[in-house]
Amino acid sequence: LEHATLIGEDNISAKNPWFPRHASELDNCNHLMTKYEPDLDMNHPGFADKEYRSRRKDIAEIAFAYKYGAPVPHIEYTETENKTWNAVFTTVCDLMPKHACAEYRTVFRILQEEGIFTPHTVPQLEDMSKFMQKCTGFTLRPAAGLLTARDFLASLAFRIFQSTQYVRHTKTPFHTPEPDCIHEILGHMPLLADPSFAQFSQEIGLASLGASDEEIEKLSTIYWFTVEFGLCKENGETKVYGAGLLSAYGELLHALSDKPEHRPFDPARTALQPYQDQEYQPVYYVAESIDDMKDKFRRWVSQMSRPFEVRFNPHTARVEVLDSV
Ligand code: TIH
Ligand code: FE2
Repeated sequence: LEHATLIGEDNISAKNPWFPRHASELDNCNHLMTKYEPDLDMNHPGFADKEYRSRRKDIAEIAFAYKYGAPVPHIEYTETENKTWNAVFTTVCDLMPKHACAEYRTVFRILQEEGIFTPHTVPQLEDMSKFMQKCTGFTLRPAAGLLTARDFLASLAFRIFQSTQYVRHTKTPFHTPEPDCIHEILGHMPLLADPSFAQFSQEIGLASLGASDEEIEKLSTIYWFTVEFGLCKENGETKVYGAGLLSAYGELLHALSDKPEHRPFDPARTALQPYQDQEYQPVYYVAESIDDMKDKFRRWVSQMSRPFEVRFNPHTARVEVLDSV
């Protein structure tokens, strides 16, 4: 890095796709993936539910109108939505002491002590954002639904997490194939408030900036088998740190049973594992620990072929690009 020179926007080769240089440019990174939506998919529990679909539209509008720097707008959750939260929250409280990793358990307790995690009301994204900011500098911006992997990962480089704000359909509290705010809040946010995990999340984001499509696919596969569905060892036992398991008790029990395959986390192999997001996973990757997973990832990602280096400047919320000649 000593001999590196700071390079400007124009010097990035045409091979490397555009990426945001400042957190405000994430306003342009909200391209949606259209699948499994209540308007489009007959199997979605909200497909035949007009009220649910119109609620989803109203909440999506908030995300489309959102601009960097604004607080996340408050949502008055309905009684039905709060009941769904309560159903998931209660099962997480039952299972978490035995099955969640230590990092998760620690932050979960603090969130309860601060009165942000309570049984009867969906927490507000703005309150979660302020809490995370205090712990690790991560903040939230609202997303209308599933984003493209490139846009989603780019946000992480700025310690910004794109979060949905709608609640899953009340008929399917214990598993939904699409993200919803219960998944984001109960699954992702406690770990984004853990310093070491937050750093890993940002590093996967930084690695994605300007990466080729093929590299984005590998990074999002690693994200899938770590941040979403990761397992780790703790004093000889297997614990859960993946957000998709912590927010879905059906799959959590499946993941820890003897039905699926458990393989040791190895970034070079894990990056090539095909995955799907409609059913429970048939394979999970087990890390020695979150820190070990992070070290292995770091070593693997350092041999990616990008012809420049990036670093995040937290004072300016800007990503600086260094020509590593
Ligand atoms: N399946 C998770 C849940 O029911 O909470 C949500 C998702 C995780 C990963 C993709 S969607
Ligand atoms: Fe997720």
